[in-house]
Amino acid sequence: MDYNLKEIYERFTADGTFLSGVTCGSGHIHDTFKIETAEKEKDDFILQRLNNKIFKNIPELQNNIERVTVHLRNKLNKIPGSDSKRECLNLVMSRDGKSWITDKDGSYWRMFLFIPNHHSYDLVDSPEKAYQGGKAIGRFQAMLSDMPGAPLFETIPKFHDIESRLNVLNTKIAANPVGRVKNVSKEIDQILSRAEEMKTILKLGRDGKIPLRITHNDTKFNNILLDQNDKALCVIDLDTVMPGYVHYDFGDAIRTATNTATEDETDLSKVKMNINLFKAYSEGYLSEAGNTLNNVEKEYLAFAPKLITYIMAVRFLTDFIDGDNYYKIHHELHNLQRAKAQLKLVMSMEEQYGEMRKIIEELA
Ligand code: ADP
Ligand code: GN1
Ligand code: MG
Repeated sequence: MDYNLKEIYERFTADGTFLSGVTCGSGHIHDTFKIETAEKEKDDFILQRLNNKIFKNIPELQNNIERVTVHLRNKLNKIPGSDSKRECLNLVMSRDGKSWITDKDGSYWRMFLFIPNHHSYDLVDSPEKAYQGGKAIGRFQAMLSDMPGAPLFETIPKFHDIESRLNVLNTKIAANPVGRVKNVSKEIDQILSRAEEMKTILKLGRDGKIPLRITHNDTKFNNILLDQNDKALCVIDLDTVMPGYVHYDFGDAIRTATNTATEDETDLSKVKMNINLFKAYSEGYLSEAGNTLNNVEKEYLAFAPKLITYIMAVRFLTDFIDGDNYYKIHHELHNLQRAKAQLKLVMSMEEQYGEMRKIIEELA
């Protein structure tokens, strides 16, 4: 789809003349563009067309992001040597004073300052990068642990609620809307045989053993920007920042930081969890967030990657059975391929679970 990016850009209060707009990033949800300005000394921007089929209340979502970024910026501004223009997202307001606009087709758009000289990785190739990613998420959670005010709006209800995700999967299996169920019985069995174990975190929450905190809920490694020296810089993609368990963030970061192959790898023999990267991420994370966690939260950190990787398999398989209505896909079997790769990663984590627990026990 072609958009008039210049016209949309000019509805925001950005300083700088529109020069160009190009597609940016590998996200599965929004359409993201980098806007370059003509003046070398002026900021560039990230302009996003938001997916309002998935996020049904954009004004509330934007309100969450405003609250979170104001809180982070206030904190950063008190830390000598920090740069709140680079270490947290900065929304650009529209000419009518909001952090979003709608265009003539009813699409929602928002804009951020572009953070220059960053590195963003889909795959992690060194313990040092994993360690820095862990620090970024640990610091993010710690800084938000005292955010005042009412709980954040739930931008996608029951986002990581595995019971609800399994109910949806079972409903889609029963409805079989595009006739794909017959081809995925192995994957369905692999999922259903693990269902009980995966309810562990929800049960701990219900029993009051772990608290709901402000969590990011989409800590895929490419949502953590590192700086030019690969040091922790900024956590981006704040659409799902809302109440959650710390396990969700720890788990999703491990799912993506430690995988030796891509999320949608076709050669399943390449998909494994690298335990050295697990150890490094955990060290970084606990160095920043360790003091804020209770003992039960710590005890179940090693379990979290299995849960989140499993949830992704459930969600990708559900979308495949449903006829690909949620995630962007690049070919017909893409969601199935993603589901298979995630299941393989769950199995690799299962094989190394003893070691993962030992590492957390030693660090925590
Ligand atoms: P999605 O939900 O589609 O993943 P993101 O908000 O993660 O959207 O943005 C997609 C990509 O755009 C990111 O992976 C990153 O490369 C880039 N990006 C997003 N925000 C910024 C920013 N403020 N500065 C620099 N790059 C950014
Ligand atoms: C989506 O937006 P992006 O690409 O960072 C998804 C996440 C999944 C991820 C899997 C709102 O994240 O939950 O973990 O794809 N975001 C939403 O790659 O569903
Ligand atoms: Mg993203």
